[in-house]
Amino acid sequence: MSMETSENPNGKYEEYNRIYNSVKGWIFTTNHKQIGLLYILTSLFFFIGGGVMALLMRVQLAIPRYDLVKYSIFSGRFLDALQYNQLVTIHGLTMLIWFLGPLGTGFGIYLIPLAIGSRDMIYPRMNALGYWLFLFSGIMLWSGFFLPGGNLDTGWTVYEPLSSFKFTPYLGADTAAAAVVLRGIGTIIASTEILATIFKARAKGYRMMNLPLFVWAVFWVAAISWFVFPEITGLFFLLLVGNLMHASYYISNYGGALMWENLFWYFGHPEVYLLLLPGTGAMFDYLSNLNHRPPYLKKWMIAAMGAISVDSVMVFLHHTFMTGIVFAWLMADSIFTETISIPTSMLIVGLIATMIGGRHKFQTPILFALAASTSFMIGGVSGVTQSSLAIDTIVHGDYYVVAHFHYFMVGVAVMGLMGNLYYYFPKFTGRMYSEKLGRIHWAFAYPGVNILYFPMFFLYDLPRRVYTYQSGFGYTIFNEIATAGAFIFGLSFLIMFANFAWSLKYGEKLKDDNPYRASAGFVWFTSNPPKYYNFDYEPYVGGSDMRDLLLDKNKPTKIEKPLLSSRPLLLTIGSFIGIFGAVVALMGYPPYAFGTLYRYLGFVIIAVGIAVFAWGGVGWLYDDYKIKVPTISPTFKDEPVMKGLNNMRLGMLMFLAGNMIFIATMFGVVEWLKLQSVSPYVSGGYSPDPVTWFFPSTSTIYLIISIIAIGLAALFAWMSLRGAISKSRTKSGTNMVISIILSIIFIITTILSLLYLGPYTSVNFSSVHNNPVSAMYYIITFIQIAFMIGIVAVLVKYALQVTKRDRVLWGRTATGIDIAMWFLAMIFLTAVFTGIGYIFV
Ligand SMILES: [Cu+2]
Repeated sequence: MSMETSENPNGKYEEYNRIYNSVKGWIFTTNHKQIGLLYILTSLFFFIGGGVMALLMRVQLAIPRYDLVKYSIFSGRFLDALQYNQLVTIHGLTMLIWFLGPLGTGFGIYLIPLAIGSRDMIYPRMNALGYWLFLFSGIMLWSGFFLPGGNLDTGWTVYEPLSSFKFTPYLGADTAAAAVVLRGIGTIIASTEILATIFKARAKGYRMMNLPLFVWAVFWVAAISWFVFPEITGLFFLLLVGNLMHASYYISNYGGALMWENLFWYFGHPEVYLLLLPGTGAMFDYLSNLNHRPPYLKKWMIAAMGAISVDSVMVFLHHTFMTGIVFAWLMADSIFTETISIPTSMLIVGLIATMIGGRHKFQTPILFALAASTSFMIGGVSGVTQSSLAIDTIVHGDYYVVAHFHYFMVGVAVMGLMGNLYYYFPKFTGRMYSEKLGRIHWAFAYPGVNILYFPMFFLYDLPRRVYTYQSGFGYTIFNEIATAGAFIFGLSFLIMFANFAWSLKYGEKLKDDNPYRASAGFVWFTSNPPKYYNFDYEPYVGGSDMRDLLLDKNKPTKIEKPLLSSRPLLLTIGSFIGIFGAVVALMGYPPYAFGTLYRYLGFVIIAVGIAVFAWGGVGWLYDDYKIKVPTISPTFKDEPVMKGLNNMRLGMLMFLAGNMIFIATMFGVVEWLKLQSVSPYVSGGYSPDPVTWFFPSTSTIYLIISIIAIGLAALFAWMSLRGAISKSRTKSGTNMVISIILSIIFIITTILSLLYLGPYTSVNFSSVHNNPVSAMYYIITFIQIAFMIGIVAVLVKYALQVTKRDRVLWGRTATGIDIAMWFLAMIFLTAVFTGIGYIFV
């Protein structure tokens, strides 16, 4: 034990470690290793659920017209069309957003601080908040199965106009949209956390280009997520609000449905690459470590992953090949899509070159990487064929596409990450997994995945997302084989879970910290499992080689009490209860009309949710005030671009930028529809009434002025606060006065904007109408109020700062509360305002 050499005041380590490992320590944890493991375990839980849904669908499809086969136990049929549609939708959403994404994120959150030589992620409480939002949003997604009308059944793309209240008037559609919104917020939090930690918390001397490829993969994933998740969050948020208020944007006659498709795939296409990269990066790391040689052309691989990330945002139009939009755009996007095969092939070559000719003994992770590499090739080739406009016209919407993307999602991403799970099992538990059982798992999973998906290429004329098919067209045999493969693949995971359960108790105990004898970087510089504070001594990097990663024996780690916080959980549970209350309240209104009691009960539950949320939020502020929160001090100071950006400012700026994308999406949608609806081009060439055109535009102009005013008000409030900290009180006071004046301008212009919008709103919400402007009326109001809360929070901090000047209030991890409050306040205010809207029905 190295405890004697570490700074261990009064032998407190044992006591602190007990706190860390207690049940309370797990629930209120802010430690990246526990949060990372919780992410991994929870995502595996969703994997099992999504897998069971897939097996049910495969059983249904094994026999043509299985819906007509009579069974006494199923009272006549297995799955009907509506049940099948719900399963296909929730399977897709679960597997992509609640399993594969968070599995990669979980590995990232566990491994990044270890890999870069840090004590933790730099915003520990935000990290916990991201996890709880992930768990509770998943529960919300599945809760739709138990609501009247069932769950969302539109397919995971949630295409409009099908998903609008007009055609999907079920509560399940609302809970699913709310789930995506909560998960979106959690993802934005996690990506900001990951980017900021990689930027700021690297060990001294650790240059970005020398980081392991898994860290790079997660870095790119976080960068693109941070760019597209605010957008998808805004998109679903507007769907939710529109559905609740019966003012649907996406069924507008002025191109609403096509707008959904564009905005959805702007997120949806990058998403699949986001899911692919963590597994790929992980494979490079464990292949090279088990092979005792560096990844092949490492710098080129970093560049290839970057190129894929950037290109992925540009190619989303290939999902609109069949919509009849401008042909030149489609041709351009066909070419863009084909270019993505260049970096993808580089990664395949890199993986194979890293794998072959080494000293490995075909351990389980190596075998999984081998499987992933062959899937990479099959998925890649079938992808190139579909990037062709001509071929896509033929295979569009059928099982060829299903085969293609499952080869990537399951064949590459799942296989690669499962290899990673085996590889890091000793790190997580301190015991070795059973190699024998691991290989048996692989011996079923690898053939299984191919038996499952390869036959689907032959079903290139069978429509997907359809619950049954007729016999006599040659579909049956391929469906039967695929279903057999699904069971082989699915059940093989029982061997994996059995392996882990057995190894946890009886697995070989590791004799030293580095079981693979890998020159794998800082990850293996800690014990297995690592102590809660990670390293005994401060890590640093002396050069650009793996052998230059060192621990400074002169600098023992200062042992602090582990930080427990109930605030992230309270904020999440508050949100969850609030949305649940809205669902109950909605049951008291048409088309459900279960009774007035539901309305009152619903509003009471919403109030409880708000109270719990406020308890968490105020508590968070209180912790900041008391400075109970130890900081994760950045150790890396060499990167010039990061100078002058402390943790707080970096996080704040990134969240604000994300917030802007979120709001811009919603404003963009509404403003575009507003302009389209008065445009002469849409209505067939007649010139618009200048008055009709004038009013919405005037409101837009006031709106823009009010946004600029509130932005400047925030800036001056910030400067004022900085002045207060540096004790130049006159400057500080002037800035605060300017900030207050700007806030007043903001309030006036907001009111003007709403007044001018007035004639365009429908005062009577009782009838189903198609007036996005009405809902906009409310949305503008609550977003502005959310901004106001931010400003008021700053003013309160200013007052505290001026009155108690000896205390640094604005520092440390105060970022968290601003970010959390701004985002979550928006959700709550929507609930409140939609509630108010309903009261006047
Ligand atoms: Cu795509």
